[in-house]
Amino acid sequence: MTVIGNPHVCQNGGNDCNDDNISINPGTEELYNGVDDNCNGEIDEGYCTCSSCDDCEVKLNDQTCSVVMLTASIMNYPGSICINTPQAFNNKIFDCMGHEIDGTGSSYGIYLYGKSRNTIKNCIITDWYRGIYLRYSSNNNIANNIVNSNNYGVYLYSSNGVLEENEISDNSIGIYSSRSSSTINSNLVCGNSRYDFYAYRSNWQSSSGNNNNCSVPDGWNDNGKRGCTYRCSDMVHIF
Ligand SMILES: [Ca+2]
Ligand SMILES: [Ca+2]
Ligand SMILES: [Ca+2]
Ligand SMILES: [Ca+2]
Repeated sequence: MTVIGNPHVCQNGGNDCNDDNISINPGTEELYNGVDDNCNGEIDEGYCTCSSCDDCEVKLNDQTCSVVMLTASIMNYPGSICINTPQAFNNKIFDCMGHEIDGTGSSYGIYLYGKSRNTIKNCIITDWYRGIYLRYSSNNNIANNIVNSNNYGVYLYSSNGVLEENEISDNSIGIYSSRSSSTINSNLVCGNSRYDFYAYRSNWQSSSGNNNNCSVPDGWNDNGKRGCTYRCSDMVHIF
């Protein structure tokens, strides 16, 4: 088709790959929506999906995947670690999209050794020796997960990061911290049989946080509080 005269240009968001849509332009973030949002000629680049432990490890190790989404629940994964510190797992989002990663009472659900700046969200992690285990890992964000029925729910060793809006319940120990400084906000940490919060030698280092729900805090204090802001018996829905 030959275009004569000036091409149609909208007042907003024009002169790019979609002149009729202001939200589609080269400066915008690519979304997982089946269209090329950032006008680079690729649709949904950076988003990858996986449906098994091995598959997720491959995608988390793939430099072209910046967001890895779990599309199916994994039940009774036998013996070994499900997500075992993939080499390239840095600066990524691992989004379980509400699916479950369930073990058989041993090993670890998600294990990161020396990994940083990741977000792990929307996962249900159950029936592991350690549900989420961060070791020498910094600036990771654990958010909106349900971590239930493990020996240790979230196990932090020489790591710092953020735990936010997780439900960490019915484990033996909910949050275990050793040599770690974390920001811990708005978590529901209840019904854990030994401790809700537990730090090695009761040393929380420079950890701090607020608006948590717990009953057995082992020296953990929300900012300006003694113990958690809410006790489990308060039944406060904090998120
Ligand atoms: Ca546009
Ligand atoms: Ca694109
Ligand atoms: Ca897109
Ligand atoms: Ca199981």
